Amino acid sequence: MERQIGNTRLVLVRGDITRQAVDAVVNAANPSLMGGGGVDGAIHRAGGPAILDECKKIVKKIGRLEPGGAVVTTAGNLPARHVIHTVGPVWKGGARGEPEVLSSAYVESLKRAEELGCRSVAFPSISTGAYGYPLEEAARVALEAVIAHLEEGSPLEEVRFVLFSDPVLAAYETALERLKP
Ligand code: AR6
Repeated sequence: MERQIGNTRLVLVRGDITRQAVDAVVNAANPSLMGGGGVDGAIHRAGGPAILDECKKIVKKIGRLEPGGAVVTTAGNLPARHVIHTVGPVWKGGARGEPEVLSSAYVESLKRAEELGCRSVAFPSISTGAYGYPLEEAARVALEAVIAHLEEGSPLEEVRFVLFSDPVLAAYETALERLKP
């Protein structure tokens, strides 16, 4: 499924984020930036040790990465050029600022991609795995945040959501259909 937002094509596909030949892929990391399971594990495994080396340097400089923030490393052996590491919120019921932090994770990642001069960026479904954010709500918050940012005008040509399974893709498709053009 696709939708044009200003200059940018918003695309929803099923797939593996480590296989995307885009300028930047976004990692759903944790504040330590030292790797983990899910997307994070897959990106470090496929990209190789160069990614962790740069993460260690970033942590030395800034300490832990606050939820909602985003930082950039090489993509190592991935087909992408950069990895943008962000941290989504851990779901604690929804009244602890989770939607704001999730929106920030997407928007800060888009800003890093724009600063890098990227033309294409791929996102996973942040916070909906280990971090437990309910899928339907996360899909709506993610798409609203990305669309609102792109509507302000962006040099990005494509923002791709790479969703790992049919139910996750279906949730994002439903959420996008419900958002009026
Ligand atoms: N490509 C695309 N999506 C994937 C892939 C992949 N290769 N692998 C898993 N997913 P999660 P979170 C989907 O848990 O909830 C890590 O340990 C997955 O099916 O990766 O933000 C970090 O270190 C789900 O839909 O991220 C953190 O500690 C989505 O990606 C913590 O997990 C997100 O699941 C972050 O948790």
